[in-house]
Amino acid sequence: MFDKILIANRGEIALRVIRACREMGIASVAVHSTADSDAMHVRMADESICIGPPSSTDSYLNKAAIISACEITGAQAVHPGYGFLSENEAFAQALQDHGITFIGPSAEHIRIMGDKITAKETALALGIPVVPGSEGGVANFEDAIGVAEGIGFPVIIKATAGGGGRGMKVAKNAQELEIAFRTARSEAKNAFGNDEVYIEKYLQKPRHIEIQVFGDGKGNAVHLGERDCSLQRRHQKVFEEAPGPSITAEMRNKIGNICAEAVAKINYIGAGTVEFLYEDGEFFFIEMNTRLQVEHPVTEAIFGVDLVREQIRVAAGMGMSFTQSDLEINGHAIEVRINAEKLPNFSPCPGTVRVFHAPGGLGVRMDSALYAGYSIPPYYDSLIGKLIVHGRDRPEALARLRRALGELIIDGIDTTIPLFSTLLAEPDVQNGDYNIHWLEKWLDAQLGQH
Ligand code: MV4
Repeated sequence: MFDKILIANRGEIALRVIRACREMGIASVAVHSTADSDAMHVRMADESICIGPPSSTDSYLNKAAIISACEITGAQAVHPGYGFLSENEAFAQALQDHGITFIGPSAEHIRIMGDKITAKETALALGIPVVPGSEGGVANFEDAIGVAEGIGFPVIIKATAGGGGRGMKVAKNAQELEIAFRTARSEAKNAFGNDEVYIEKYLQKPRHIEIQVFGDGKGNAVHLGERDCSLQRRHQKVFEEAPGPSITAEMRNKIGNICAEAVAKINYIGAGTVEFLYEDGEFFFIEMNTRLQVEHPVTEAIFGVDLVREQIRVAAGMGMSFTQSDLEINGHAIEVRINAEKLPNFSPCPGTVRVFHAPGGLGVRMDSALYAGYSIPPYYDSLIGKLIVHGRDRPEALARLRRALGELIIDGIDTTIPLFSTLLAEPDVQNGDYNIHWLEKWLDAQLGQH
């Protein structure tokens, strides 16, 4: 096992990893920018080292500075958290070249899942159901029309190099396709420096369901069910839950086993998430994330496992501490993301926190790097906390979330907290009756009322 791990991240996820290290008797090293000298992750780690100026490009994304920090502190492994360098193939490779363990999948697995077309081809080859569409990239409009007529309209054009919903265009007929195809290519070229696009059948009202998988790198892998992350705004998830309100045990086991077998076949190591669109009882692969995700705590809650501990174990060459038959779902968990943003426009709103009071009690987990007096720097993501609740069933989790939100106090800055109390009063949310478009429609309707 490692003696010392460096955490190449900040905020709540850095604390999450430091906590796992501490429970495992592993020393932790925090890295930080000059804007983060007073950040909680610096205070909580055993050691810390400054790696650059505020801009993330020069600090949290600075591979050379992070590798130097490992050499200086003697850290044997790096946990990348999520975002930043967590899915950076070159970083994973550079660490390996320096004899430092990347706590995550191999550079090769990051590569094959990073490129959307390669990911889809890999998924198809591994027996994962994918959205009907073009086989690889579509070079010209004639081919695009051919594919669209084969699968039927509406279709969606996606940039191979895109992600997070960028570079997508929907076309309802051949006429729209001509314009959409041309703009999608030129936008992809401008945004990503790569004009390759591909075409898929457009699913109109799907849910976003993702399967948590975990491999030991030696051909063994498990799944830890699904999360429903359909409630999102501009491709930013807002509310996530596990299990998915629409998923039966039979469907879960079927798609879960397909995903676990797929990643076992490639000797995948560590945590991964296979993302699907789910419509009318069918799963369609869209992407795979080769990292620990923001919303991993809802899975931890219902399975009673520590995913970061398992990541560290497998990275050290030990096995996972459980097998598929040990994994059983217990109750229901919900996470809400708390952002330093001003409603109704969700405009980033950094500033100084005057009061911070985290909720507590049975089934409540608050992951946050806030403290009273902390000044949130303007340079990074606006996520400042995650409130996760766990109950014996969905109604209990919802009641617990309402109760915990009532206890939570963050004063001095604007946050997205008020959104959740309003959201919880909605019958569709209470009934779990929503899809990927529900939240944006609801937010538009709310604005209309004011
Ligand atoms: C789609 C789709 C409908 N049909 N693909 C958006 C981001 C990227 N991860 C995939 N996305 C979508 N792909 C087909 N064939 C609708 C979306 C989509 C979406 C997906 C997940 C969560 C929220 C979304 C919001 C708008 C569109």
